[in-house]
Formats: sequence, structure tokens, C-alpha cells
Amino acid sequence: MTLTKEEFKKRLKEKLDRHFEENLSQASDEDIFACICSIVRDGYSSKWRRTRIAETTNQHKQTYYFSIEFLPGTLLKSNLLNLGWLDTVKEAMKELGLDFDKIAAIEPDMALGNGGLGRLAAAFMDSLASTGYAGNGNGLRYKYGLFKQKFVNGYQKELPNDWLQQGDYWEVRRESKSVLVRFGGHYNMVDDHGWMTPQYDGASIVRAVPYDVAMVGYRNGLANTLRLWDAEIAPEDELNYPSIADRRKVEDLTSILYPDDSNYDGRLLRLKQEYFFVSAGLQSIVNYFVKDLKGTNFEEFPKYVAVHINDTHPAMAVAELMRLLVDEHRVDWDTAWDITQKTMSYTNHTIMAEALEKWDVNMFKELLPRLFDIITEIDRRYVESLEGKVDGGMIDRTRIIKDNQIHMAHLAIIGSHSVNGVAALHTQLLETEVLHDFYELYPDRFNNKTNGITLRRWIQIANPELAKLLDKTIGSKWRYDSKEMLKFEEYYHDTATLSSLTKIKADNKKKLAKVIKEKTGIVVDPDAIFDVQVKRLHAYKRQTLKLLHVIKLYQDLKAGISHPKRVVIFGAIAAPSYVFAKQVIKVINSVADMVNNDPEIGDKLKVVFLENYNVSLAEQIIPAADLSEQISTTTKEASGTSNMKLMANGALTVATMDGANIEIKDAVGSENIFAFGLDKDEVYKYYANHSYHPRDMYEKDPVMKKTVDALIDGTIPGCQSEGRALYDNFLGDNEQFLVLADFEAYLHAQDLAEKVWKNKRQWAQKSLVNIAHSERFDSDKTIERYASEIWHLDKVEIEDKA
Ligand code: CR1
Repeated sequence: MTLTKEEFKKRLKEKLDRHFEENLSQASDEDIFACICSIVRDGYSSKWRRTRIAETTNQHKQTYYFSIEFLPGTLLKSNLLNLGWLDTVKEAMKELGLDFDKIAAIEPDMALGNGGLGRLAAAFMDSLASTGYAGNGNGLRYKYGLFKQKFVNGYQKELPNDWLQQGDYWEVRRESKSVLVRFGGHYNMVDDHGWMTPQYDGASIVRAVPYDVAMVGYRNGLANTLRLWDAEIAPEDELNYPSIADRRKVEDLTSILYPDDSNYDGRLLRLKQEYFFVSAGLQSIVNYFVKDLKGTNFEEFPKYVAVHINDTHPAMAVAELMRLLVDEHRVDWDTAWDITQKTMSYTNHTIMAEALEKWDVNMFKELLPRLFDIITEIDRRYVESLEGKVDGGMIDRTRIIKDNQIHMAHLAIIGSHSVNGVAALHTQLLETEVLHDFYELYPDRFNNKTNGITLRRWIQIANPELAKLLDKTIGSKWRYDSKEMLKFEEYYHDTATLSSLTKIKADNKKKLAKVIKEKTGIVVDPDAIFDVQVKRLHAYKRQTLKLLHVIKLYQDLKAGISHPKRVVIFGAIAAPSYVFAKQVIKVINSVADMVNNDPEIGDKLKVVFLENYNVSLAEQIIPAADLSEQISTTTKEASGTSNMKLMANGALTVATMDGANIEIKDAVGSENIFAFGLDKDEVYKYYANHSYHPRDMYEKDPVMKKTVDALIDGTIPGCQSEGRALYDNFLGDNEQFLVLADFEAYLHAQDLAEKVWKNKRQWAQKSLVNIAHSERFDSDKTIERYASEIWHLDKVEIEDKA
């Protein structure tokens, strides 16, 4: 359905009249926003229905992406873009005297994720629909999304993020698709007409109600579904929950998103959440197979269904599908196992050991007695199948249950046909180090799928002027086929294009400067280098290294050594229980106070730590960045995705050769990236030989010493204990992120960046190359590879694309 400006205006007026009995001049921004959302929903509802019908009628294989996090951000603009309506609506609103951006900003971020893992899942939803595949998300409808970060006296405080308060505009409650999920109790196997089935006793039953959100494809007539489950009291169980407090206990199952993806607190609740969405999701898929597809032979199940295990959180999908097949549909074990392996695939997102989940056997057994026995049987058969074929050490290292713990990554790998990492180096490390035993056992299962980003959101929505420049130079085909962006490189010597590029960046920086002023009161010079590090706060990501660089710049400026003007911008949320990360925040904020209020420094250097980094804020920061800080300890950042977003917006990357940075360097060439630091072998050598002695480095290098000493010598007011904590950390032999080992090389890379900065044309040329080559990280392409190599999907044909 195409939409003209006049048609949009008419509909807006009608909606206002109908829903709020108001005309345009009286209507509040909130009412107008709600009406626009309603127009958008009308715009995709028939596509959503048609897609479902086409998928069922043509029996397309569908993929279900199981993820405990989805981080879509806001949906209004992306829905408008994908419907092909964004520009029309913007223009029509302008004609009505309405501020589109202000009204769109009313939408709260759907922040059902912590960082890259959740954002990737959301990007994949967009790309699955946009590339024309039947692909759905399966997750949890957290009542409170990722907490709201506030700084109080430089410290992070966490506030609840009640994103559903205004009511969500996009979700549809699907009562009829509710299922029941069982926890606790006991069971006995009883013979039921020749089949042993479990008979449960004393279990509590929770009702899982799905809320579906349409994932609209980019101008292709398709809309898939992100299904998020909410916990409610089952009607048949109501008598067991007489008080509100009792009821709340059940409903709280889906209250909060664990604000931590590496250190798990509240483990039992987390385990409940995991089982809840896994069981509900698989039940609804099996129901679909039986009822809608009229499936009777479960051996055909993998022809129609692919289930993707995004990190270990949904790994129990392997056991739960076995339970459904064996207990409820009477499929014999061996057949069920074959079906399960063909159905499941697994992505690992990190080599950090603390994120490979393990569950205490007793806790698991008590909460999920039947599932535990199924996992025990999977483990027993696994061990049996290898006995005598490989050495005992291998079996012990790879089995699922050992030392009173259930190793969820092992369950995921053993139960899947595909295991992938998220960048070439990461996959290589999985194969050679972290999952080496499994790689020896099942080399064919391992494959790499380098992450991607939705260029639609990060260029077309976040940087519309850049999008227009691309249209003007290379034509608008890139909007459908990002490969076209490579043609932008042909403008490398084109002075007009280069100056347009510089102008667009300058305008974006002015806009961000305004945001910074509004949010923090800090006045920054848009002509300065905007140096950006945005990502979760974690020791391995080394915001600390950036901090040391800032201190060094400050000391230089105080000593009369000049540098180009620079605004260092941080956005980072620390997990509430992560003490070191919170100390880093406090020190950065203290350094910012010191630098920003020093009249001698003025606007030569500013440090801005923006609160509450989220997708919406990213959309404002990223288009305004000159430098992209990707400085993790090599081997530790599985891929990174902010590196890709920043590159697509023309920022030049300062990068360790970690994660996808390596592939960015491959794409743009070493002259268009500031690469530095230890390589993987050097990092592993330090670990293997225990040869990292940072204190020696510090004693030998007066520049380093002076910089690090600032943390404890009273230079930085207000963070004595936190400064000391960082200092001690940097100098300890067990500092595994090797901050000081990369310090000198990092300064060198920054010097080089400053040199290039002085040559505006050269900078613009490098920026242009980065933009052109960001096509390599288009999540549409990543999804094409998942679809053809892992899930084996075909494309859904929708005749009416409008
Ligand atoms: C990784 O740290 C990667 C994203 C998405 C993160 C990051 O490098 O880009 O996943 N891992 O693949 C993670 O959150 C729990 O692990």
C-alpha cells in the first residue's frame, strides 16, 4: 500500500478524531504519536496476515531464533522505513507544522537486552524479514527492560525501566496461543497403553501468554513475528494463589531482564526464565506443526522447523524438544534424537568462561525433574557412544554432567548440527582453544558467521543525509543491495563528494553537541575530533585504556604540548554487581569533571560520559563520530558490532586486531584503519608463560608511570579509592586484560590519527572508504549465510509486495 502525504494527513486527522476526539491543534504529541503508530499498524497488518498464510499454505521451513535478549530499540521509524513511508510521513508532518523527530522520540526503547547479543538478535529479525525468509524470534516479555542508568556524584545508579508504562504500541496479545509450563514437583513413569509416560505430581503450572510483535520486511510485503512470552497464573491453578503477593511471585518470572550477561545472580529465577521461554516456544512450534501443518510424521519436523540457540541461555531447548517428542508425541528416543539434532543449531558469542553457563545439578533437578532425567540420559548415551573410541580425558572434558554441574554449552553442541562463532578469529579460537575437543569430535559442525548490523537503521534512519549523498553519487540501489555501496569508493578523488561528506559529519556533530549540552550542560566544539567509545562497560573492552589516554592528553596540554581539539565520548552501562566496572565509571566521571572544569584546558579537551547508553542514543552518537574506539584485549571481543556501525557512518577505527576488527581491516586496507597492539599469539604467550609483569613496564616507561600515577597522586579529585583500585589492577601480574602492555602502541596509534586529522581531505577519503566497505557487515548478508548454510530456508514469495 503506497501512502501519499494527503492520505497520511487524512488518516491522522481521522484517528485523532476517533481515538481522542481531538483535532490536530489541540492534540498532544503523545496522542499524535499513538495515532501514527496506529496508522503504521494498519499499514502492515495485512502483510503480517498474508505472510502467515503464505508460510502455512506453502509449508515453508521456518526458523525460530531463541534468545533471552532482543534489543530492537524503537520501532516507529524502522517500521515506517520498511513500509516505504518514512519520507512521506516526515514531509507530511512538516507540512502540518509537526516536529516528527520530537514526536518519534516519545517511543520508549524496547530494551530487552544488555548489549551486542540482544542487538544482534534484533538486527537478525529485521534482516530475516527483509531478505524474505520465514524467521521468527522467541523470547521473554520483560516488564522492566534493561535498567535506566543515572550518574549520581559520578557513580552509576540503576533505576527501573518501566517501558510498558505507556502501553506498548506494537505488541498483540495472542490469548489463543497460550501454553502451560510446568515447574517442580515429582513424576513417575507409568505405562500408558504400552508407552512409558511421566505422571506428574505437585508441580506448579504457569501459563505462558505470547505477545507478538510484527517484524516488517524492507519493502517486500513480508512481516514475520517476534514472539515474547509473559507469565500468568493458569486459570486452573488460581486457587493456589489466593493473595496478590502469591500471584506476584508467578508474574515476577518475567519481570526483569538480568542486567548482566556474565555474572549470574538470582540464579534460580534466571533458570526459570530460561525454561519458561524455551518450553513455551517449543510447545507453540510443535502445536503449529501438528495443527497448522497437519504434521503427523515427526521425522519431517526438521524439514519445516529450524530452532536456533542464541548463546547458552536457550540450550535446554535440546532436552525440551526431546521431552515433547518422546513424552508427548511418543517418538522413540533414537528417532527423536535425530530430529532434535537436525532441528537445533547454536551460536557461541564469547570465549569468556563465566558466560558459558553451568547449572548446579540439585537446583536443576528440583526445578525441572523430568528435564534433568532427559539430560542425564543424553549424557549417558553420549559417553557410551564414545567409550573405547576416544581417550577418557576427552570424554570427561566434553560430557554434559560432571562435578555436580550441567554444562549448557556442551548440551547445545552435542544436540545441534551446527556450532558457529561470530567473527573469523572468534571461530578460530573456538576451534583451537575453547571448544577444541568438540572440534576434534565434530569438525563439520563448526562454522563462522561474522556478525552484521542493519544498515537500514544505522544509515538510512540514523544518518539520512549520508543516505542522500549515497543516492546522489551511486544511485539508490544500495538501499536494497548493499553491495552497491562499494561503488562509493569511485568518489575517492571527487572533491565535491568529499566536501559533502565532511559537511554531513559536521552537521551531525553540531546536532550531537546540542544533545550533549542539553543532557550534561557541557559545551563542546563541533570542530574537535569526536572520539567515541560506546559499548557495555567491561574490563576486557578496556574503557580503561581510553581513560589512560585521556589522562595523558590532559597532562600534555597542561605541559604545553599541543594536540588537535578532542571530545572523548563514552556511553557504557555496567552490570550492577560488577564492582570494577563501576569503579571505572566513577574514575572516568571524575577525570571528566577535572578536565572539563579546568580553564587552562578550555575546549582543547572535553570528556563526555553520556548516561544510559541505549539504541536511541546510539543513533544520535554514531553518525557524529570521527574516531571509533575498538580497543579490547585481542582474543576477548568475539566480534563487536559498534565497530561496524561506526564504520558505516564514516568513523575511522582505532583497533586492536580482535574480533571483527580484523575483518574491517581486511575490507578497508591497513591505510584506512589505525591498527595497534598485541596480536593473539602475543596475548596467549603472556598467559602461557605467566610473563606479564606490568610493574616492570611501568618502572621503565616514565610516560606510562606519570599517566598511571595520576590515579593515586591526588591529580584527580574525588575518586581516591576508585583510582587506587584501578592503579592496583593495572599493576598486578594477574591483570589478564594487559592494559599496560598496549599502552604505548595505543598512544602511537592516536598520534597517527591526530596527524591524519590535520589533513581534512585525507580524513574524508579514509572515511569514504570505510562507508563503502561497511556493506560487508550488512546483517542481510549475514542472514543469507545463516539461511543457506545452517537453517536451509527458502524464500517466501508474497505476490502483493505493496
Ligand atoms: C560479544 O561480546 C558480540 C556480541 C554479538 C557478545 C560481542 O563481541 O558482538 O556478543 N557476547 O555476537 C555476549 O554478549 C554473552 O556474550
